[in-house]
Amino acid sequence: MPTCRICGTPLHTFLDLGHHPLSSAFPTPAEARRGDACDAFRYRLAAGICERCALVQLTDDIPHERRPYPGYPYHSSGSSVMREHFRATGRHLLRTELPGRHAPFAVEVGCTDGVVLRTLADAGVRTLAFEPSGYTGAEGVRVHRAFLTAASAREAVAAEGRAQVVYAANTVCDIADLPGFFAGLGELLAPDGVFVFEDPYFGEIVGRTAFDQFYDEHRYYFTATSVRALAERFGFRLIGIERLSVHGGQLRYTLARAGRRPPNRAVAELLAEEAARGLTDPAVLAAFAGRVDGVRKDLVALLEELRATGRTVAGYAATAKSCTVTAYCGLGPRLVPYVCDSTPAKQGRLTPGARIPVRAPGAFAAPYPDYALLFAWNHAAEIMAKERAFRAAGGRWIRYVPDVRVV
Ligand code: JHZ
Repeated sequence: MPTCRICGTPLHTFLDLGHHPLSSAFPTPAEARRGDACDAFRYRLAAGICERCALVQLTDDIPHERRPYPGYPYHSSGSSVMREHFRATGRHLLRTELPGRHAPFAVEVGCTDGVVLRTLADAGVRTLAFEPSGYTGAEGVRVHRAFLTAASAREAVAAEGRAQVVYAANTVCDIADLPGFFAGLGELLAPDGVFVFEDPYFGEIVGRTAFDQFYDEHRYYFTATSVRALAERFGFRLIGIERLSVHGGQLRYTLARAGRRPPNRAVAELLAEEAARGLTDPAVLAAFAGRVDGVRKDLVALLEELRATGRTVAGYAATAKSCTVTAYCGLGPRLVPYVCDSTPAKQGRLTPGARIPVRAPGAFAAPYPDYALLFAWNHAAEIMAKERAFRAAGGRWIRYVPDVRVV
């Protein structure tokens, strides 16, 4: 029986989406012809909840040697809305946590394009990224090429001092060794410092039936309830919560060292809301799994009907989420002949497992398909505005979150 990665209590498995490839394993057509292509590996994608600390997590571990993937093809600021979100986050930290600090120092864990740190650095804050890939898209952002652990944090503190702010976006939910991470945070954070992180919110996943938020890179799906327990286990306290609209609904959590600051009202309110919704209740989770199955049936039925009536369909954005949808629904080039995506590293390759050819965005209009399956539904407003000529030409979007509909 799978057990909680944090406290060892048995997990209650409430969702099993079957066997999936890794979401960033895009083979070339030549590689795909070989038996050992990067997308040949499969793991079981199932989610469980810890009956003690309420932490939702994937039940199965992916062997360490399968990660990290060479040529990781994700850029956090590939969306203009996300770029602005990260600039606004930087300004928010400057306004709320950094004013009046002497020689302020901020760290981001897993910075990819580095927009938050760049914004802080432009305002005179000393910055450092903990980024094991060594990559940062922002000029002048200094990188400590390591995961955050007690040892790597001590090294950084010896050279730089302690940080008043540690920030992470879409990173904590991926971290294999959370005890090691929190030990690192304990070393790195100034006594009155804060750790601010944002990740997909399990409450939104349930509320929107957004089952495609489950994939290999996200081991944990947090709630206020589970983050409070997690923080307390490692000597911290959840003191603040904000709801974010990006990526289909996220929460931004603020943690301080235990005993330093009281929680704000939003924390108590969300804890009460989660209890009222029954987000840990097996019956509520079973109903969610039932809705997920319904979406699968409706989506496959719609795509089969479109194919039978001679309509053309293309996928829009080869997201990590799309890997979950194609594997779980059994979609491939027969029902979705190609997918357009703006990431150069994905273009000319095939989607993981489903092996749908990925084309550059220019192929979308040449000619437009009758229907476009929107795999980046979290960026719907931005994409629909950018592609308004598609609808004007009679094209229709297929959405599957929160349910299957043509718009
Ligand atoms: P997007 C990734 O998930 C993986 P994905 C990761 N683990 C994570 O946590 C989340 O991001 C936050 C394409 N696209 O942001 C580009 C277009 O083609 O929903 C990318 O391939 N045109 C780090 O992959 C993909 O979508 C566009 O106009 O599910 C990114 O999708 C836009 C806006 C995106 O994340």
